Amino acid sequence: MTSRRDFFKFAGIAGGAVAASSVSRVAMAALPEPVIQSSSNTMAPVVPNTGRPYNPVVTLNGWTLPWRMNQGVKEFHLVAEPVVREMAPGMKAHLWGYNGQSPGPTIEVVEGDRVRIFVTNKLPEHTSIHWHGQRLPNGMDGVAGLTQPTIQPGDTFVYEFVARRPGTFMYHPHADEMVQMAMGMMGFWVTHPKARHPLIDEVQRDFCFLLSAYDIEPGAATPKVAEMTEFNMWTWNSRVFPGIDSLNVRLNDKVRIRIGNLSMTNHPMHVHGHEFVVTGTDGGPTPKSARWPEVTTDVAVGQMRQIEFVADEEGDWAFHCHKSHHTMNAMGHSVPTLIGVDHSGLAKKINNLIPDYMAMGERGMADMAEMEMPIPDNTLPMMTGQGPFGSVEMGGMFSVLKVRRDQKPGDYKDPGWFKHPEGTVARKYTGPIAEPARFSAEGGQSMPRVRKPAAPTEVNVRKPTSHGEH
Ligand SMILES: [Cu+2]
Repeated sequence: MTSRRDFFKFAGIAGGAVAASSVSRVAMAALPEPVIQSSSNTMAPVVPNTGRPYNPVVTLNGWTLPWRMNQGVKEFHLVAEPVVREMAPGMKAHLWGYNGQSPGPTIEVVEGDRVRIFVTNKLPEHTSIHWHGQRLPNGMDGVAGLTQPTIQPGDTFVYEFVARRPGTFMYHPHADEMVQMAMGMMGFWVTHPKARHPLIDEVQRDFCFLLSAYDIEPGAATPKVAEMTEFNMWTWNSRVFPGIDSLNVRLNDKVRIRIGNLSMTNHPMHVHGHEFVVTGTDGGPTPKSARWPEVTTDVAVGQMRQIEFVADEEGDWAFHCHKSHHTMNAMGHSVPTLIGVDHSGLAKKINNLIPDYMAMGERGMADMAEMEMPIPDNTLPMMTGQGPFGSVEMGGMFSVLKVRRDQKPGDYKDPGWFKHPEGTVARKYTGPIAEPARFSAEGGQSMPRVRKPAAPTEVNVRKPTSHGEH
């Protein structure tokens, strides 16, 4: 059994975690101390010091919940509570989560473990927890009203079941779901195999994160919970680029990334420079005959995907959702297209009324990433993030897979930007340039050659008349 001191030591491994002081000694005898995390950094993997051994996961901008062994049962303590989550430097959101953060801590157990989870409700309303994807007794499934009464504010419930199958799972409330998930209540769950599994490979790096989305008006801090479609913060573990840590691996490491989607739309997840296979879902490991190479895989709502690849190409590889609106932060989603529109005269007139107004968009929107456009407090620029060559012009669901020859085994530290070997970076061409042959103007092989040059294109603008004749 883990003593109180051991428990603190263990909590220390998770880094910067502090035990809540509000729990009395009497309560502590019966309950594992709730460990609270105040940092949004990626914590080092928690190597198990009790129970069956396993290769731990790394939760992107998150952490793993310490446990105590109590007569062969793994005991965890989750506290549902309001939290402040920094989404990226410069923007803090007022969310609901578990043990100090949104998402809550990752729970890691081993196939066959008997697990007991205490859930204390410090929210202003009732809640429950559903253990997504688990085989368990019906009464432990966490559906308020259907399989259990709700956990009232101030109450603690206990869930207990055996983690029967290995895999990638998550947890979230099944009570006032729309509000509680829109506020950030969710967490990851990994059940490691108890022995070598024919469909579960050993990997050197194992990352996990949840996809979620928020609608937080520029200048505000609390999500609009009734939002159905118009989200403006597309997050991995309630963080947005450039606040999402990079995934740092050693050259030729086998890498597994586990992704769960608790947002309201699908996310095609795309890795540069490598091909991966989907090795499992929340339904379990994928049969080998059903795996094929991909560079993008869609993670639909309520689904989980495990992707795996050998990181055998050095460099800084983009890793992101392929929906371009999901790699942007707040602001600008309703900006009209102004490409090709000269509105410089207009800007001068508007400037008389609004001195801060900037004319933007007539050459595209990249200007917005480079200019310091004034934005409300607690709001992130739409596209941002400095790379070694300038603005990355991204936000939201974007990060970087950093593959390095000299990254130490088990070291997850950010190695900094990739130093490209001489002559391997796309560069400005300064030699002579021949006029490009316009194949179509000459007529292709299957088309007759056009002898006389085509007349200059004339555009007749016909305004609709009241008679509708033209
Ligand atoms: Cu997306």
